[in-house]
Amino acid sequence: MLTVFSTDHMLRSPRTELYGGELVRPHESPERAQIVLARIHAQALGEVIAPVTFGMGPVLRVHDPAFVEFLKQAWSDWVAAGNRGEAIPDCWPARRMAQHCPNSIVGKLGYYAMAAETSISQGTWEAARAAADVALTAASRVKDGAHTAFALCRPPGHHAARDLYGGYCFLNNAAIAAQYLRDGGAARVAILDVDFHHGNGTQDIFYDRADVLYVSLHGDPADAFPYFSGYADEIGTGAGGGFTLNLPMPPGTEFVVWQNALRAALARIADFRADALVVSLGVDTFVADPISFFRLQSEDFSTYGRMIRDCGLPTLFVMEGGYAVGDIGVNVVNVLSGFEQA
Ligand code: Q9C
Ligand code: ZN
Repeated sequence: MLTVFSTDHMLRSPRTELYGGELVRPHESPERAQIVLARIHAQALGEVIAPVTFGMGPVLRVHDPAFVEFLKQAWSDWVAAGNRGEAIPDCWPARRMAQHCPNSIVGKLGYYAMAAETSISQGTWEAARAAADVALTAASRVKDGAHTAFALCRPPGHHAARDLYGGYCFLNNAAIAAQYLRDGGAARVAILDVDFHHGNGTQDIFYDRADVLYVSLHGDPADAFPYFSGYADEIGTGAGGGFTLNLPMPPGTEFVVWQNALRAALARIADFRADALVVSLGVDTFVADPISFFRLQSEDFSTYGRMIRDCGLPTLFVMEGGYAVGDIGVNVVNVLSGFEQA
């Protein structure tokens, strides 16, 4: 399997994450991508190439222009305003308040953030832009007839909506790739999100559309981030009614239960008659993940990679979460090689 990877991911290297009332070293760290890359080489998964630059065209098919401009300028605006630490919002447009974008950078952070753990730091924009190019380059191979490709994106993307960042995400790499495949001629694209967390951003981007199916397996939002998205009764709206499927599961969920949810997800995808599949591949479902509560073992990732392969669809894998850093390479490559074998 071809992997697309950019060393520019390292430009995303914040010092802080707001966690448990403290500013800690971020779970979403540069070593994550390096460890996945090392495992790809160790297992001889296939060629690794650098991305091509696509520019903002395909990004703006999915994201709001003012939001993209905000992301571009946020760090320099924050520094210019005299702030000493990393850029973190501390005020939000909550219920019954004005939904206006303020001039102040502090106000803008609250306007565009869906969570506060994700500090913006120097280089964040450049890394996010490179991750989108990684996704697009891998998607272009699938568009041109490759059966599969792996976009080793970092930072991840599935929490980023049209005009929201947070949950370690800035640009929605999987959504940008899915829209690119649509624009490249795929009439129907399915997105299967196996990250532990609900992909609120991806769901939101395609919520009113029947041409992109979003199916997610995740920790019940009653108990897990992002808390305010991913309930089973969220099924899409308007023409998109029935084209979102959420399969939330409780704390302590084991692979046998998760696998049954995956069967249901794959049955829905088969019924949709997709032309291409985008997998939001987070391995934070792993039993030892420090911020999650499912109980998958490393060999389970191989098993479900084979199950996804059995769909028979052209499949783009896009890297999302996974924070048990020592095991992230094994778990990701188990999915990808499970997909390729059998
Ligand atoms: N106590 C991704 O996996 N904070 N994002 C969780 C847990 C945010 C995860 C706090 C987690 C975001 C791409
Ligand atoms: Zn996650």
